[in-house]
Amino acid sequence: MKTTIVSLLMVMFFVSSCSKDEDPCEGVICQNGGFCEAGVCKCPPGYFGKFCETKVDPCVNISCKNGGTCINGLCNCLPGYSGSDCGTILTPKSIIITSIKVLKWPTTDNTGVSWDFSTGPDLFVSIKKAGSTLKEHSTSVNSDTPVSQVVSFDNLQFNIVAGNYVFEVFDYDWPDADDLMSTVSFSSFAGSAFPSVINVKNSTTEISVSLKYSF
Ligand SMILES: [Ca+2]
Ligand SMILES: [Ca+2]
Repeated sequence: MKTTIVSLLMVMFFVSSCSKDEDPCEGVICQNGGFCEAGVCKCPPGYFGKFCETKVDPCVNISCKNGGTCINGLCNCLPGYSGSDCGTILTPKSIIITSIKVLKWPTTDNTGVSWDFSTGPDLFVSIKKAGSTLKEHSTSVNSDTPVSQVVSFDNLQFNIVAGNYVFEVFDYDWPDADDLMSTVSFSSFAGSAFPSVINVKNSTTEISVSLKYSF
């Protein structure tokens, strides 16, 4: 009888000891390199969740300026911008005019007379900087009849980006001298943005300029 009681007490003690030492991390499987401590997963940097199963979005607190986008925690900047947040504005090495289109021009000269006898002008555009002609071009300059709207400058490249350029819009005449219809100033680099198309205009004339920049 005495032996039975002692055995019973030993079993009770063993059971009691077992329940006290039960591992709270048993069955807790922490993922992505996490480890269990007191039943709770401790996660490595970059992961969270009960079992470290969720990856932290590395872009959650990152804001990219000037149209940049965050990829894997780093800002991917648009051309013309740099820096960790794309906040640095670069100065282009060159500016390339791929085409210009004359959208609007004076319908008559300042005495109210048509540019030609019975038709609109034969558009002719010259581009100047500091008084020097850099390029001039027209479509159908010899026809002297139809109105020409699109005037192509084939990838005209300027290596100087600062300062003003001037577009002079003419009506081509022959054998008479060309008629200067209008003059429009154009600032090549605004300093904060790199638009692919800009419109330059005055009260009578509007020219759409398509641009590319080289950095
Ligand atoms: Ca004329
Ligand atoms: Ca003409």
